[in-house]
Amino acid sequence: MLGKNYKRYTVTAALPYTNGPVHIGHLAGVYVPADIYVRYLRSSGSDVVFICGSDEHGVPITLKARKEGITPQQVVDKYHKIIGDSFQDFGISFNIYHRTSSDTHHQTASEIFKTLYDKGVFTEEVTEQYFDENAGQFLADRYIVGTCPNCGNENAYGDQCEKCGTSLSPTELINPHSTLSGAKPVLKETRNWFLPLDKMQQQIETYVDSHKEWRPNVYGQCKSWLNGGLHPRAMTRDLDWGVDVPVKGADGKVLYVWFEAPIGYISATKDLCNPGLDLQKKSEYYIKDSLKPTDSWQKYWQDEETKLVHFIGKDNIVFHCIIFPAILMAHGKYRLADNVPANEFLNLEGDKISTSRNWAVWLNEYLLDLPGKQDVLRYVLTATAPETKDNDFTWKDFQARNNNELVAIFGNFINRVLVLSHKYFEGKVVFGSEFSAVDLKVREELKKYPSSISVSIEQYRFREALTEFMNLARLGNKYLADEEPWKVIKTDEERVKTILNVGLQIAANLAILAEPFLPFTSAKLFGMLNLKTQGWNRAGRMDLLERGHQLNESSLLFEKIEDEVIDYQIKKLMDTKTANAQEEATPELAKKNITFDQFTTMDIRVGKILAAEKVAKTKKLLKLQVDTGIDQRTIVSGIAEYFEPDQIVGKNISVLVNLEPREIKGILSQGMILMAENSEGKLSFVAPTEDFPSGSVVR
Ligand code: B3M
Ligand code: ZN
Repeated sequence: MLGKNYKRYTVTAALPYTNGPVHIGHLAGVYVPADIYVRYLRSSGSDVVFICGSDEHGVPITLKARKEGITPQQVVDKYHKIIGDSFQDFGISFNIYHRTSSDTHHQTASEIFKTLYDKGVFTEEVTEQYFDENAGQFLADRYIVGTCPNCGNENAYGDQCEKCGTSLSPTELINPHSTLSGAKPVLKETRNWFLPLDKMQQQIETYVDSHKEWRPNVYGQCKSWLNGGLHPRAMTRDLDWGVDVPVKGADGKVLYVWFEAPIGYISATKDLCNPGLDLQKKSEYYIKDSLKPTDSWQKYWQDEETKLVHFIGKDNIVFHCIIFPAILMAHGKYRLADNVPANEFLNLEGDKISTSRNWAVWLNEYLLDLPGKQDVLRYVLTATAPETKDNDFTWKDFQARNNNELVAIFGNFINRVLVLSHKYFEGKVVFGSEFSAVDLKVREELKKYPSSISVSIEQYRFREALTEFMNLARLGNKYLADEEPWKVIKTDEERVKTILNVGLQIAANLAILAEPFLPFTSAKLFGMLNLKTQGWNRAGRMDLLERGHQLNESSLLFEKIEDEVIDYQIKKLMDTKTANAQEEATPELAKKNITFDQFTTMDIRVGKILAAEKVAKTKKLLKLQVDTGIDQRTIVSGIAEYFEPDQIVGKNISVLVNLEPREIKGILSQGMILMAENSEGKLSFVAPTEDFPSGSVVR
């Protein structure tokens, strides 16, 4: 370890929702970087627990259950296994992969809630929440969508806008509607328990400000929320799937999923460290038996000598840097995260990865099509990781990096040095005369790699670390090409013995340094070298293989990926795109029927746009001055990305004039402009085909 050496490390990775399989975006965003970091720590001899598990509550699960006509428990049981298997297949080396539907988690989350409740931390408030009268339930979080007041994203959720990251409450959404029935929700009173983030602002600000070393995207997002002022946030929900609220008068309510999910890290550590628990009997837990923790769970969560790091995607920053720390601060016994290296998003072939549009490379499918190529994917996803900005995965780039880097550099070097050792010296490690000047220079170069890679990993710069690792493979490849043992063998066998010795020592170093990034390749290389796995501290030496050591048979570390393999993957995606377009081309199924009386409650008039201007600090909002024939009024509309203000002045439009006025970005908006949207997402105003006067009634 180069940096401060903590007594132990608790490393967590975001708990994936068990509403579907995991895809390359999950691996790139969270799990491969976390695994690199943990494997490096273990290789450096540190005491680490690597914690994850399934996030089995929350609205994504219940929506999936409704869609598939099964129970939420059936949904989570199905996907917990698929996801846990995928992580194992890709060598994501959690000490435990747990689950939040477990008894331990329900108990742990309830206890922490009750501690805060008994300390009087929560404010109990009766507020108006959106209620879907058709579905007969309150609409929390992802049960309700609408237009984000900050960026105009029309599919913002009731608790968060995934596009701009803003945390929201359902009543802030513009034009909210229920994802259950599509109906416009009504406001209904309900009692919930709120975490007074506003009163905790100072404490939270002090915590965030003490971490200016966090990635700019993380620190910056936290500061923008803090600058916007924190608001009380409900920590309970009117839902029936989740952790029951452990206080009187809370029937029919559960803990907010983002209150309890991060506590899932603690629950998992409890079970992992529970000596009395036969974890093998807990078949639903994925346990790395070989990685038993050395301490009690409290040591990993309540001890200042422990370093706590959360690996997440950027849409989870507010929950891990603001809300979870606030909960732990209020509790008082826990340590707070030292770092939260959140990645940005990975796109696929130029388009956002989307579960609902099946626009993804699913891990379970990848392995069916490309068996044994886990490390190739780990390599490409690390080399193109969205560490500071969104990035794009393309199958052509995947093929190029495999063929031009893994095969042509790393694989080629290893293959030549092993094949020649077997060809000339029966696979034995030999040594000829003394080292040449070139050999000694290589030995000096070699010494630098363990520390230069360490620096990058310890600062969560994994792309840079991998590049440095590949530079060592390049060094080996170049050394062999320059020394040409296949030619020198004709005249100076002693020299060739030394050349291959140097080559083999570099190969042994690559086996050690590859392990965090390419664990399967590292194991294979140690096997071919007939060398027991060694830790990071052994790297940088030129004596890892003793003279006379017998090598094992060698085989190719990587194989070329041919065009037809890639073409098949690209075709699969294009077929998906075509299917999506066809589905989108067919008009959206009509929403639930409404009565004529319900329709007559809407007052829609012909109107005319008198003036238009962009709303400051937003990308999608226009402020319009509209003549409705009844009056002239201001309406805010999320159409700034489709129309220039001066392009629409004078246009005839249709206006819903009796929509409740609402304040949007400080502007009182009185009404809604009706727009038509086609399958390509193009917008058009809806207006009479003749020049009807403003105020004409649309019926
Ligand atoms: N289940 C993943 C997501 O937001 C969420 C992470 C929980 S980490 C405690 O997609
Ligand atoms: Zn937004």
